[in-house]
Amino acid sequence: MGAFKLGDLQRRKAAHYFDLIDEDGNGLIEPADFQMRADRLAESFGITDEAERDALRQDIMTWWEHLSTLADANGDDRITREEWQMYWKRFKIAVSMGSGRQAIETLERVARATFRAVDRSGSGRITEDEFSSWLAAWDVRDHAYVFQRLDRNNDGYLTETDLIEATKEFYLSNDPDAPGNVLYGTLPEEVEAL
Ligand SMILES: [Ca+2]
Ligand SMILES: [Ca+2]
Repeated sequence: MGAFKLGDLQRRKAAHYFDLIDEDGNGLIEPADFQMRADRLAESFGITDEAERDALRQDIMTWWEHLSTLADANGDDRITREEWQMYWKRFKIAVSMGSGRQAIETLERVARATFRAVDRSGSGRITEDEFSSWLAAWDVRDHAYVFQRLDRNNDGYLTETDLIEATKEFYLSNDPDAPGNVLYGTLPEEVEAL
């Protein structure tokens, strides 16, 4: 089963991502974390319109539903670190067995949902300002660096394709130079692999 172990970089990304999503830091990913994220995003994007706030909240809760379908193995409406690790492993196994098509499609759905949440103007491309507001709500710094890495053709925008590529690399790549590694900021040195 050695081949199916997550690489060290993947494990560090998984741990970093878990810590980021777990907004209240109680060691569990739960709907409350996503509700808080939605509020922080609304603030970060400067959304005051109630209908627009609701739409954003709905996007973020849809994301939780996708994620819990995939990762909440025992269906108790929360994702533990163990479940999170199993989810990343299952993913890697599915992809390395060549049966990863469905897994990849789910990732693409998650990436598209993220894209919609960030592209507040609905222009079909993410500006550096929009992306900066998004990252601020995650307490990620180095916005300019992250944007520059993800904007592969340097045209000053992130497209849906850019975000899908980055999301796939974030989950699946063990290449230290893959741009998608920094989707949620530079990995902190001190983050421990799950
Ligand atoms: Ca939590
Ligand atoms: Ca669970």
